[in-house]
Amino acid sequence: MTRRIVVVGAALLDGGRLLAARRSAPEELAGRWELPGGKVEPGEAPEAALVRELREELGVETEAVARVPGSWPLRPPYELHVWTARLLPGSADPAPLQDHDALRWLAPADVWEVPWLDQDVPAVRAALSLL
Ligand code: 9L3
Ligand code: MG
Repeated sequence: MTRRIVVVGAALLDGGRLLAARRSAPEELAGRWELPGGKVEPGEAPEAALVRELREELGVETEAVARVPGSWPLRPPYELHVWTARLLPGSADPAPLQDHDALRWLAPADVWEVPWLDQDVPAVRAALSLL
């Protein structure tokens, strides 16, 4: 039996721009950019995991808006699911608190300026198609 563990990634949008986060850890992913997020815990709703991960990693208060159709394989048993998300009124601005060392708000025309993790490329493409 295959047990899949969902990793949620956020296409966090603000003013028509997408937040990209540069990983600082683990070593094999450092320097590549991702949609921030992480593993859904047992019994946790994916939208709740997204909000929790963005609070832990970036210090922001957010809400999930819509699932981006699709799922993308990561290192087994993980698979990436993506939700668009937005900052709640009064949220702090995102800051790289753990696992990242840089953030960029990317306008649609600039989205491919950063070296995304290979596995995030199709997810970013799918998210962009919704903008
Ligand atoms: N991962 C890939 N793309 C993403 C995210 C959020 C995560 N957009 C991969 C990196 C790790 C695994 O999923 O191998 C678990 O992610 P995390 O909990 O280290 O963020
Ligand atoms: Mg993470």
